[in-house]
Amino acid sequence: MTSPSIQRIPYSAPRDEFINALKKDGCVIVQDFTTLETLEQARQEVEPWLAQEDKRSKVGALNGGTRTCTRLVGRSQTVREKFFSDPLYQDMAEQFLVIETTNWYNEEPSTSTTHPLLSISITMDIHPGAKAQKLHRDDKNHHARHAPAQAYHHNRDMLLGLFVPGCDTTRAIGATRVIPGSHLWGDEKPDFGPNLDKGVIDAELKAGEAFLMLGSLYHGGGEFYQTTGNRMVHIMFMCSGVYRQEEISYLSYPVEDVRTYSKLVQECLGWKQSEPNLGWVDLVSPEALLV
Ligand SMILES: O=C(O)CCC(=O)C(=O)O
Ligand SMILES: [Fe+2]
Repeated sequence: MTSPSIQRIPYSAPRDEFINALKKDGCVIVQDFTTLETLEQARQEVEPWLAQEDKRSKVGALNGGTRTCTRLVGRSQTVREKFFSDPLYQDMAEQFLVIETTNWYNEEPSTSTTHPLLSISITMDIHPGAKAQKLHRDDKNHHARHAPAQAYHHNRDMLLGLFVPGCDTTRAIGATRVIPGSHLWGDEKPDFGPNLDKGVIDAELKAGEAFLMLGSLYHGGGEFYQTTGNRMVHIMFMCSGVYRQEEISYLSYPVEDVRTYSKLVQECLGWKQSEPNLGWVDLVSPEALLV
């Protein structure tokens, strides 16, 4: 087996190539994910929200140096319809996060499938002076536990992230730092080396490319070394359908807005119950409230 790296795969390649790269490295770069025009549309939708943010959050891995636009799939139609709803991202989420289980009622088998949900959507924008984030796993929020493994097995992860940068991201402007292969590590103290950079690769992306990452991969936003400019990245994570969503969907996206979204987005926000019997209102699936 070749050593972990970040593979660059064209959007039109067979799905298996993406699946194999994610299993092996925990991450992959998708070439030709979107166009510069679409990125510009998304930027225009998000910029007013970034501009009005006065307080920089220190929640989770955020270190006070990042402007954010939360509730992103509500605030940006482009992010919602073009990036989040992208068939490749949705297929990869289904591939890695779907859970199918057989239970017994007396001796009758009952097999159910739970489909992934949107856990969080947020734009992160860093500027000169922003410091590097500490290396971390995003599935920390769900208290995920990991047995060390030589090879990937189904349902090892419960999060899959999509990063869509608004510009070319380089080391100089804080490209995300990642450790390919670290998704197979256990939960013991990681060895990042004396300079905290052992195995770290800068996920430098061209505008129009996207980055997919499993929730167990160690990573962190990089330092913004340049004295001018900014680095905007639209970030989405889907979780397996039995988990609590990081961003509370029902408070973040009002029902009047959700009614205007596609069925796919409605379902991913949790407006369809997970089988069996999870996420109902008055014992019926909440999609009944959307008509
Ligand atoms: O900004 C980035 O490149 C990564 C952000 C991140 O990993 C986080 O906030 O959890
Ligand atoms: Fe993170």
